[in-house]
Amino acid sequence: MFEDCFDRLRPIGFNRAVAQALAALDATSLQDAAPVRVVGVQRDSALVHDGALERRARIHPRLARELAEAGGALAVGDWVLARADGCGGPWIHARAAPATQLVRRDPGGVRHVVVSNVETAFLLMGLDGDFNARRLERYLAVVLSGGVWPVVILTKADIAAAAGAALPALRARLPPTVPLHAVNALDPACADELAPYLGAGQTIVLLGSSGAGKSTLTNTLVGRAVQATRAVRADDHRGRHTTTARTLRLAAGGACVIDTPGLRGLRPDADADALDASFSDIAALAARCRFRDCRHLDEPDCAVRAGVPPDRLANYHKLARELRRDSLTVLERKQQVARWKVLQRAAHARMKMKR
Ligand SMILES: Nc1nc2c(ncn2[C@@H]2O[C@H](COP(=O)(O)OP(=O)(O)OP(=O)(O)O)[C@@H](O)[C@H]2O)c(=O)[nH]1
Ligand SMILES: [Mg+2]
Ligand SMILES: [Zn+2]
Repeated sequence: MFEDCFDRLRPIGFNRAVAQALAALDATSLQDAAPVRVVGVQRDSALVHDGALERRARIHPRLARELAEAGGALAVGDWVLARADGCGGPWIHARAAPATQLVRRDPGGVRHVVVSNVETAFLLMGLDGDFNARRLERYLAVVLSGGVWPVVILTKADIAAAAGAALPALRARLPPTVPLHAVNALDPACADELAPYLGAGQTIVLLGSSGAGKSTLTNTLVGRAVQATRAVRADDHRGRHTTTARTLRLAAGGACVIDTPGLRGLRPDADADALDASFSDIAALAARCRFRDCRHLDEPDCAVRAGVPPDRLANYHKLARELRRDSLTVLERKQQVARWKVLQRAAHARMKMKR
């Protein structure tokens, strides 16, 4: 199935797994719908790419409802089936289950899908006043809990005097499996350095706070100025929220690159296991604490407190507290109550029948 799509769609990330996910859709009534990739999302429409052209398509209300009921939404990177349909089309009717998804929580605990179907996340941070190791650890938790491979990219290595000191400290703090690069995002040479992650058919999302250089790097990877960029504020080096929407672009080497608006406090949608994956040093050292249920707070003979930088451990505790608070959102609590009521009513009905 979808054999005829490969040549046309491979440049925008199509592969056998996507074909299988599309084939798994119950699309018997969608015989003449074509697979396309979402490259931009608005309220009730999306920009879709068919391998040759981008066009606007409307999201069918039935699909929007289905996705919302499952706690999700259409996101950039999704593969969907769209069909011309007479009036006001084309319409997006179905979405293939995403292979990966990055999800964040807003301050109210509500989940928001950031992107779908990315292999790699470039976590950008300026080596200027924007630099903040805790924020990077937060990004790592989001990315690892989404099943995506993180690569840390420190920008502005050309202008930051602090680059020399910050790098070894960060290297010692982050898990050794996470690659770390310091680049000048304006220099075309950085595309060569990052080429191993940018193979044809790969999809990469760029994450980082406003002003980190996501759009600058996008332009360098694409090879021309497709995204607007703007100088950061002189006093605190914060960005000006120049990019306002997520957009998928084709990079020179054949990869798909998704530029995103800056997010400062990215709150992970993770469980305890995912958090332990991004703090694997803590999980490993915990085995050597005196108490098996050590919380690494004030217990004696705590191997974690002895071996992990205090700021990193404090960040771990903070993220773990957030996760516990988020594990039941307001909506989920309401849904839980609703399910409970349904069960109770059913139980009452059974009792009555028995009488
Ligand atoms: N010298 C130097 N300047 C950089 C580098 N990366 C980004 N800049 C500059 O930093 C400023 C902000 O870059 P943008 O690419 O607009 O930042 P952004 O991450 O896209 O920001 P938002 O769209 O607001 O989220 C621009 O003036 C860039 O020229 C770098 O590696 N070296
Ligand atoms: Mg930008
Ligand atoms: Zn401990």
